[in-house]
Amino acid sequence: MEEEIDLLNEQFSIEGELCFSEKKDGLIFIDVMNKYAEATISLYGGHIIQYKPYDSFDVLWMSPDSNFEVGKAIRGGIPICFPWFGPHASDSLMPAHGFARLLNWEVTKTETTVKGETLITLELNSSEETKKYWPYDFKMELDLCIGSSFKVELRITNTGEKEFSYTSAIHTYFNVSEISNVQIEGLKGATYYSGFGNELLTQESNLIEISKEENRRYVNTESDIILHDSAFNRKIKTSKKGSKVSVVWNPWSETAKAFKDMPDDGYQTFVCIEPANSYDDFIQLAPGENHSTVGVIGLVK
Ligand code: TA6
Repeated sequence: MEEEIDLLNEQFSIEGELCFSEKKDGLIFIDVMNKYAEATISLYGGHIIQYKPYDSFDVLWMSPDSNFEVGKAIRGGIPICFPWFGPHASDSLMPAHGFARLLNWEVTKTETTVKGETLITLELNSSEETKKYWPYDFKMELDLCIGSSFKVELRITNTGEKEFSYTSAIHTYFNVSEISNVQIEGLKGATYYSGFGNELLTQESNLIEISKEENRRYVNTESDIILHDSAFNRKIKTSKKGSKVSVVWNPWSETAKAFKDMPDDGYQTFVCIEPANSYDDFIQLAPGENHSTVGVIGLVK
């Protein structure tokens, strides 16, 4: 492991800005510190663990009980859900939210922009391992830009001879002071499925408050969403491209208890707002085609 980290630092570290370290359970993390923020990314899962702008609190929530173990999902930060969002359509033995967050990604680029932002590209290519789950050839690239905002671009290319379809999500866990201090703005008029029901509802109010379990999948919306937190006295804007579905999720108390990697009261300090491709917004790629889903999160000054 040490040799691998030395090699990565030799090839990709940026002095005073980006380096690789070993997490206690043998996972490799990228630690970024630039003039805008601190961030941490796990090569396992291509998983963004932390994003903390210098002038604010952590933007992302991470469960204190999360696993950091190959084969188990990391709870919090930004899990990458691919090639299916949610449970597998037909095989309950398959991992929820696909396999991308359960495999090691490789680094292919690190760079500093003229504005002092840090760019990182991670890659996951189809392999014998992925074909145990999904019989297609693909390249997944995760382009990250860490600056006054955090841009996450998930680009999927069909590198095979067969057309395929997938669903995906950039499953962002936002850190909040307390769920009762939160209002979510920007989805007025959008239609959504609540829970796993199939009745389409319409978002009447401009502001959404959360006081029970919510698992809303807003379909046909490309709007920006603002997360207001009255106690942290901050607004976080999420904008997106290449996605027509936005998910708003909080498990509330009963469902939170069912998650072993989440404290029973963990639901009180996070809400998920996720750009997704699912339902009618699944992505179909012919050989050689690609699709990008972009999520940008940043503080509203
Ligand atoms: O995005 C919301 C959701 O699909 C919920 O239904 C819940 O399952 C959540 O994702 C967490 O999923 P996970 O597999 O990470 O436990």
